[in-house]
Amino acid sequence: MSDCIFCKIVEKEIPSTIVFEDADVLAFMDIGPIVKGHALVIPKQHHDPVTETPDEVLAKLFLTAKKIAKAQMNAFGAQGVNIMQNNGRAAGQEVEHIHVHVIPRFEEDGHHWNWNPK
Ligand code: DGP
Repeated sequence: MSDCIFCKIVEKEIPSTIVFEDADVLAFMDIGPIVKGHALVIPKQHHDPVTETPDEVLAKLFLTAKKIAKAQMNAFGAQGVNIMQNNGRAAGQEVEHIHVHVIPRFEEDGHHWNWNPK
């Protein structure tokens, strides 16, 4: 989509710090990290929201998020990882190109945010 910021990142029209790329997906650093190391995983093809995204694309996104989470834990010593995906403005979605947040967490990261519906 021509006006989609993440499509422009895929096309390298907008610079980003890429941490993983293959034929289907791109992972890059979030411009406004919640915690240092906060990465995003997107499909190269434009899809949105999760309910309209093909199963195989969702599977690839999650498997790539797993790869990034492993790197955050093994290479950078993260003690935990939040893997999140927002859909719709009511849920806090800003960019309408499906993306998965992969957020490394540290016991003392100073970010006392926890999502727990209970
Ligand atoms: P969400 O609220 O789930 O739609 O998250 C969108 C994320 O995208 C947000 O954490 C900030 C990030 N973001 C927005 N624009 C850019 C950009 O131009 N470059 C990068 N690297 N990240 C962006």
